[in-house]
Formats: sequence, structure tokens, C-alpha cells
Amino acid sequence: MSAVGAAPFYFAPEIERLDRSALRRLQLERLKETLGRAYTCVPHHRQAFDRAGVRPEDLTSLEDITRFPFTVKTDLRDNYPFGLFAVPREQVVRLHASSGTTGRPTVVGYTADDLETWAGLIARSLACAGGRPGDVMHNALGYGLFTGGLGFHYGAERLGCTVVPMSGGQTEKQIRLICDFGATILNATPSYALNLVETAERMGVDLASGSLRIGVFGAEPWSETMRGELDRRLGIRSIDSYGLSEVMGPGVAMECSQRNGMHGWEDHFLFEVINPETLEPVPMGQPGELVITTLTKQALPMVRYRTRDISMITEEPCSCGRTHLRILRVTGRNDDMLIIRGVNVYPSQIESILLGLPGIAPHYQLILSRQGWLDHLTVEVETDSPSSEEDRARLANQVRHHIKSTIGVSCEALVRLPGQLPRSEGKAVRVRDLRKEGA
Ligand code: DLL
Repeated sequence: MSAVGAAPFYFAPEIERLDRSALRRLQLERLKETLGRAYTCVPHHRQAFDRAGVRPEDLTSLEDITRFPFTVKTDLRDNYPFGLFAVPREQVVRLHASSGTTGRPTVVGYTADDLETWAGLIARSLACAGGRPGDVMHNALGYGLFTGGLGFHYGAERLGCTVVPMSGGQTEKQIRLICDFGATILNATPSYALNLVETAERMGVDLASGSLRIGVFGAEPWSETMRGELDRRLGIRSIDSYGLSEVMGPGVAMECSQRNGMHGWEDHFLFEVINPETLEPVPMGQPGELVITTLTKQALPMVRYRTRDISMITEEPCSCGRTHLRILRVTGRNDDMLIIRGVNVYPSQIESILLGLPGIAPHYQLILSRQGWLDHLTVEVETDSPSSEEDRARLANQVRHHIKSTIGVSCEALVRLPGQLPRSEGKAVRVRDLRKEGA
């Protein structure tokens, strides 16, 4: 394989290591084009710009982006299915859509050029994660309307990997194929990766001593503790992978081997972090809601899309040499935040506490209900091995105590035996809010 001096095609140092001022100049040029196209071709954006009293030509610096209106998920729903497309439908060669559990699905579209860009960015992301041509990538992300499966599929082929297009489900068969085909990269949601590892252990297969080298995990929040668990039980280096359908799908950001935040590909996206209450920008390095503007998308240009994802970004240089900013672990979505008796709680905070307790397995569900006028939180977890009722009662006490002392919320803890909680085949469902279901 070529050294960096004669860089292979999937590693583009001229762009991945571009000096930040040149990167910003490129962003400004592309941002002007995007705003112009959005204004000219998408009535929704034109009206929103007019209401805010701004024209694309008012943008003379990247900072001017804050004068432009946000786009939110309901804008996609209100313009269902193709109202936000900036090209005639005939030029859209692929559609994806969200599951739409609450109302209409959100539909996203791609031109042939958009698919080229997407595959290129996934190839770049996989290479950033440590993937190389010749790797065998077992793709356990769902194929279909979800962007995960097909997104990684074409990008991995572009990198020169052998792709196993497995999708989710048929877990035992997945284990056999991982072993038989000598998979070196596993691509999955972290919760499904855990399901895979447990199933393998039950089958007597030790994946940790097998061919896997890298796990590319994303599409849902996960913690450092979970990373440690997956690294150890799969014998891999787990890499965090971020993206969302509204701005493209996976391939928006990926960790490098340093594993200290995900490089967000700034030649294709403009990243901002805002305070979700005041909608003002927050200073670099402080947490807030990630807002993303696409810089090269043709079919569906997105202007200041409010992701709802809570994270922070840093421009501190990374020792890998890439100059693109880093998005630190996405801890949750501000619409996933639970308000329990007035305390703000993210499911990932509870995950970190649970995974830090010996004897507890990384499976949990949070059930919220109302008892009288008060919110009631029940935390269901599993033990990591069969245990007596007495031991489980002792563990339940520990869970209650740690949650109370760390986040200040009282809860009921139910400790189940291994295998009693539902397993994920894609994005895990961690929260059941019975208060919303009227129970
Ligand atoms: O989940 C795209 C994707 C597929 C990303 C595979 C990575 C791997 P959506 O279904 O539109 O697209 O869901 C996007 O998932 O706004 C976050 O809330 C969450 N999410 C995605 N990646 C991460 C991550 C895909 N690494 C939504 N950490 C996003 C935490 C993540 N949350």
C-alpha cells in the first residue's frame, strides 16, 4: 500500500489536511452557492429567507450564516414528500425516508452526483476509521429506507472493501458469516453489536480471537463504557460514526485512530453549535445543539438544519494531522431529554452509571410513568450472569443509590436475569414514556 507521500485515492491529504483558512474560503464559496440554489429553487427557503429579511447575497463571511433561518424536521414533514427538493424529481435517482413513528416520514433525495459524493465521503470516513482496500466489511446496518445500510455499502465498495450486505436480524447466521468470510470490519449500531457478541458467546464462538479488527458504530448514542465493553468482547477498536438522513446519512463525521472526537467533513458541511433555548451560537468547546448546513448537496440542500443532537465541537489540531474540526461524542438529542420531577436527564447518563456497576449487563430500559401527580422512573437492567433473587435485590439497591447520588433522581430499579430485556436489531429503544401514552 502506498505511503502518505503518494497518497492512495481514499486518503486525500490535500483536502483532509487543508490549512483551516483555505478550508474556510472553500466553505464560503460553497455556502454562497448553496444559499443561492436554495433561494432560487426551493419556495420554502425563499419564503423563509424573505421572512427573515435576508438574501443569499447578504452572506459575505461564514459568520453571516447566523442571519439565515433554521430548517427543522417539521419543515420536511410540512413539505412532504418532495417539496424541499431543489431539482426536478426526474433528476433524483434515490430516495430514503425516516421511519415516521410520529406522523409522516421525512423523505430525502439524492441526484447521481449526490450519490457519488456520499460514496466518496463514506470511503474517506472508513479510511479515517482505519479501513483499507481489501478489508471485508460485514454490514449489519439496516438496508432499505434507512440510510445506514446502503450508505455504507456503496462507500465501502468505493474504498475497495469486500462488502457483506447482511442488514439487521438473523443474528446467529451473522456470527457464522463473520467467521466464515473473515470479516475485518463490523458496521452496526452499538446496541446490535452487543447483541451479536452475546449471541456469539452463547453459541460458544469467541469473536475476540477472530478476524475482526475495527467496529464502526453509530446511528444512536453510546458511551465510553460501552466502547470499552465492545473493544474487549469483540477484540476490536470501536470507532464512533455520525450522520443523519436530513443532511446526507452516515459519512458526515467519523473518528480517526486517535478516538478523540469525530472529524466532521467541512468541505461538504458547515457545522455550528447553538444554545437550543436562545438559538445563539455557543463558544467553541461548549456543549449545545449541532446545526448543519450542506455545502454540496444538489437534490436536497439543507440550510442550518437543527439536528437536536447535543454535542460540542473543537478545532484543536488532532495528532492524526487532519485539520477538519472534531465533533465530540453525541450524548443524546435534546428531544430525548427526559424531565423527571423537574430534573433534566439524558438516557446516556443513566447508561454510564449502569455500565460502571459490576455485575450489571449493558441492557437497560427506562420506563416513565405518572404516580398520582408525580413522575415515576423505573430502571430495568439485567445481570451479566445468572444470579439469586437476593443478589439481584442487592444490585437493585446499588442502581437506585448510584442514580440518586449522581443525577439526583429517585427511581425504582428492577434487576432482571440475563436475556429478559428486549434486544436491538437496529437502533435500541431505551425509553418508554408512558406519560406520553396517557398511561
Ligand atoms: O442514523 C445515519 C447513520 C447511520 C449514522 C449509520 C451513523 C451510522 P438517521 O436515522 O436519520 O440517520 O438518524 C440520525 O441518529 O440525529 C442522532 O440523533 C443519531 N446518531 C447518529 N449517529 C450517532 C452517533 C442515521 N454516532 C440520528 N452518536 C442523529 C449518537 C447518533 N447519536
